[in-house]
Amino acid sequence: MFTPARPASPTPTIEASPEDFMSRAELCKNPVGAQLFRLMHSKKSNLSVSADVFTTAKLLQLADLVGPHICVLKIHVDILEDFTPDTITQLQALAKKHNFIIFEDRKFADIGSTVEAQYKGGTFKIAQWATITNAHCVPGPGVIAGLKKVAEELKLQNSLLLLAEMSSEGNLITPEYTKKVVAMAAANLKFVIGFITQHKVSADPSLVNMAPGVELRKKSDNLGQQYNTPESVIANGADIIIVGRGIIAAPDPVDAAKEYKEAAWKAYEQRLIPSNGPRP
Ligand code: 5BU
Repeated sequence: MFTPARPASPTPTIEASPEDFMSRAELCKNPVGAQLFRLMHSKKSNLSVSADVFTTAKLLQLADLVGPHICVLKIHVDILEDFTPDTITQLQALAKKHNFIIFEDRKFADIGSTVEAQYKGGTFKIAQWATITNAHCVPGPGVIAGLKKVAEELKLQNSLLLLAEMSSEGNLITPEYTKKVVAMAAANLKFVIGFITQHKVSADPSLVNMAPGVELRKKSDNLGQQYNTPESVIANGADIIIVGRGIIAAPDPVDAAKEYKEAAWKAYEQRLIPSNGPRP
């Protein structure tokens, strides 16, 4: 008599986790948040390089080199000595070529009307090209409203990260402050895609947690920066590591980018194993 083979019991896979990036993409209210989660999954990269360089040539060279290994390129446009609108045109071409998102780390921190003008105009016209930017919440909800107004009026598919925690020694952010930042994010899910933080700060899986202050070999710089490893920030619930000098000042930035990318991705996969959830 024919006995049908028993179906193999399903092997638990990492992709089946509700906490994986593809599942979280489905929950995003802002298309940039969804794009970011999907992009991380497809590139197997939760690495953002902080391209803190001073010339357009260096920025473009770095973006071309590390582009294949990153999900987000973070820049400080106001440290470029030779910025022109063409800097951005060329950077956008590289973002397209290598499939990464451009993040201007502007840290807006003024009243709504001023941040509106800063985001929209001036030399840099940040809103026109920065798919992601960020803001301190110290001015209150008006800072988010001012930035959102620009994106809406200009019909730009942009997004915002809120600074929930900082990496620098002696910073004034308290747990109470962080809680209020999380509440401000929850009230603006069409525009806010997550946080700059050191830990997972919100229970909402649609929000991404990006952690700066990551270095494999150093504990600090001499101006108050404090470093953690990719493993520790990701175990604490960060989704993306932001690495500047650990990569850009390395003897070979491509080798360094690969090393950080692999460490961060492995830590993310480890976290998806049910008993290894983020530490509170
Ligand atoms: P580093 O070279 O990896 O230390 O650079 C870190 C980058 O992240 C740098 O551009 C900072 O402006 C940025 N940063 C940070 O280091 N810590 C913070 O809390 C925030 C941003 Br918010």
